[in-house]
Amino acid sequence: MFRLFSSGVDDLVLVSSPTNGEITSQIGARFDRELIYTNIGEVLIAVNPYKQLPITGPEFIKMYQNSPGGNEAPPHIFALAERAYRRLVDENESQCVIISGESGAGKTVSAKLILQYVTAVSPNNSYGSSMGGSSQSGGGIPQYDGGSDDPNRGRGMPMMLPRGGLPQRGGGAPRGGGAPPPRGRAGPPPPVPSNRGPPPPVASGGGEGISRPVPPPTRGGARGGPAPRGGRGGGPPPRVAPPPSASSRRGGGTVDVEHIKKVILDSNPLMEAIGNAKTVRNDNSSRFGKYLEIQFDDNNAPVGGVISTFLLEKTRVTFQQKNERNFHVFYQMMAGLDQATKTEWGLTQATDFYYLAQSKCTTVEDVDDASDYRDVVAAMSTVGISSEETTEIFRILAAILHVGNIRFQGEAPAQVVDETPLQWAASLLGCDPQFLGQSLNHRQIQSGSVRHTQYAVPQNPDQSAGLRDALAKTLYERIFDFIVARINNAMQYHGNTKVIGVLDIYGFEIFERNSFEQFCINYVNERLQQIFIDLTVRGEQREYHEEGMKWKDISFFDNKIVVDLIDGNKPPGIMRVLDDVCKTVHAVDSATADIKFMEKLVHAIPNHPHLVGVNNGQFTIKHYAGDVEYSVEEFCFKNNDNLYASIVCCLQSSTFPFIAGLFPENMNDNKQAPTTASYKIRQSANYLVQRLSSCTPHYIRCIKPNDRKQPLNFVSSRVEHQVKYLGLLENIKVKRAGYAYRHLKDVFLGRFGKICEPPARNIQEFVEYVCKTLKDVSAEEFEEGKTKIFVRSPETIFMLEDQLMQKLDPIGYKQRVQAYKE
Ligand code: AD9
Ligand code: MG
Repeated sequence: MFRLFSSGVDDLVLVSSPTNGEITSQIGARFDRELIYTNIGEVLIAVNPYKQLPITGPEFIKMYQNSPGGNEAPPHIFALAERAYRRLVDENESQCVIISGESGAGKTVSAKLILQYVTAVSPNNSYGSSMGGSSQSGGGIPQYDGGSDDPNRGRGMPMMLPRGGLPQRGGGAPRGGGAPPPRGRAGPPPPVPSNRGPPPPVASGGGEGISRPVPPPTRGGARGGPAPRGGRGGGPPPRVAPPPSASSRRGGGTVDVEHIKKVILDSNPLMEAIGNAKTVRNDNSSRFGKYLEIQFDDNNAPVGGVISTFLLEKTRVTFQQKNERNFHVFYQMMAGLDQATKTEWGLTQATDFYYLAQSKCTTVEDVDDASDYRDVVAAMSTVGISSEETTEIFRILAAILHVGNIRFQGEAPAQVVDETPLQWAASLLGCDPQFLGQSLNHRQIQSGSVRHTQYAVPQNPDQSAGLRDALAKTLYERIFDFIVARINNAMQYHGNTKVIGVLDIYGFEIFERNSFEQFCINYVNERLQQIFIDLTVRGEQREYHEEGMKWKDISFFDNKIVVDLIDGNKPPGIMRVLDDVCKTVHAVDSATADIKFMEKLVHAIPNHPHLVGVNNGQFTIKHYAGDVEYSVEEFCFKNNDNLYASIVCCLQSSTFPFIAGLFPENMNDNKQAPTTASYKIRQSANYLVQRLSSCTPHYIRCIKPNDRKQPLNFVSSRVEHQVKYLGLLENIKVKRAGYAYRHLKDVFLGRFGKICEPPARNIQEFVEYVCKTLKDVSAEEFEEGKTKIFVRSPETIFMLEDQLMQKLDPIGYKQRVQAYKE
């Protein structure tokens, strides 16, 4: 523990002549002493140690709790969390923590630590409750009572972050005939769908699968369907119906804060199970973006929360590169489900299923899938997913695995090679096997001239495989949405709140072959870099000018040029060109559209300094974090992100209300213009920027020390590259020349004016008083702008915080000083 105190340069602002190399060696020197955290002012740099360090236990929480502004103690993620929480409390303002860095740099671990800290230091009772807030315990799990689709209703939030579902991978991996049939299946012939489901899955090894009793669903018989099916001809269907709580919490009422905290923490393993996977970069790589807002009431207790997710990489369900895995939940199910259920569902072993076997990697070192399965089932219960619904979810996952083993041959309409996987899939989905087969080897196309006229176009084996993969991805996506909606429901709170938002998206990615998915991910990372630059460099300088201060601008690379290149409208950016091609070319199954896209790109965006090498089916974008060469293959197909009518109709016919309820849309309603994946991603990014801009931001810049997941191995060249593109140098330069703190004069005086005797009425009085009474503070420390006051060094602010605390709570102050010394 004392190691933390032997810090060298805690704050890189203190480096007198900063260069990228110097910053790297400072971070490296600290890292060698297991000091993974370093500050640049209030920005936290966190280097992934790839090793469990004993620096996040309760004693560390205690150490940072109530430290003034989280600043006095050495750099630590808890110091940043304390600062965010303290500002929420003291200034009554919403806060957000923006975590960035490349894949495997430690964003998700950092996000969890923030949640751990905030849930630990905040009170356990809400404003409206007197004791422990446990009045709802037992009844705290909200029950489904029918379908509204707006998880944010009553919160004053404009919309759920629209999730630009990631584009589909066309044609799927086992084109035509790649999938090996399951070997040596021991199970009985597929069960005939009945109206009674099998018992809920129980973790192998005993009855610990479901951790607490869950009341039966309020309707829908044994199976609580997620939502009533949208009647054909009705209005636009809700997306996934998040079930509202029957006993929804209201502002001012009693809230089971402890339960909310449990949901916040337990939803993590659940979200990771369905949204994370092993990649070559990271054994637990987030394959979706997540923005979690925790809502706090007037007692500063967490009374609710909202998760917004976006950009789920659903192609992973059907395709993984070598040595990568599908989403964790599949392996957890295979390892943890009890044998009887596995037999009933035809689940033999992971290697028998193409969707799990193709990458030749089914296990991860140091990961116990069976034990994780138990945690996931328990978490489902915590967030109010009933045991019946849990069964439904796992049965659909089992069905997806069988779907992946369906292979096609012959001429269009293609024939299934082996009926067995089709039978299993149909049985587990509650569909007629013949109907399911037909919905895979025929595609429904609506006639443009005669409305409501449908044509069933026979599909060849490749096209059928594409539809099969689309089925798997659609099912998976709906389950993902359902679970997120349930988590939101469990955290739902009505009433005015302030929030702490934590953003953890997947990091910038450069693979050997980069496709539409990387294009989208890297675009979102560009947008985040923009926010960072905007608030830490550009915004800061702009503010000095606006406030009429003396200031000489510091130059920096502004990646706005790259953002405009991708999402610009006039002149058209890459996404705009892509959307235009997708609108006019309907050759979804062919490469023609991609070629057309290439041609248009050359003409529409000639001679752009950040777009190079547009030929041979490739183009390179010079991103802020490096050059990435994208292969255009399937860009158009993935951008179109079609929902296939034949598949949806088949699933709507399911005898399981749960499955039918996952597809409430009316496929005959062609009033709604289809939106493209890139459109949805732009919307998501805009929404995110808007949410983040309304909060006081706190930044964590995660750094990956090596590419081999090695503990405490610091590869300087790797780190220096990140230091460079993260813009840390510019950040330091502006900080060094600028001011550590600024606030509106009234707000500042309202808080710190109390230090003075009598309380200061204006800035001049304040400065005179503190310079007279505090010997270490000089007048140069303060500068008055038009509307704000600026304070040069952080130490001055700490000193003022100290003075204030001594004045307002002398006893508490003494105790804290004592505790801190100990
Ligand atoms: V990705 O963009 O989702 O692929 P992240 O989220 O940046 O990536 P993650 O937090 O998942 O990376 O970290 C990767 C792995 O590094 C973790 O699974 C841990 O094994 C390891 N790690 C990261 N941070 C820490 C830490 N503070 N202490 C110990 C860590 N290990
Ligand atoms: Mg992650």
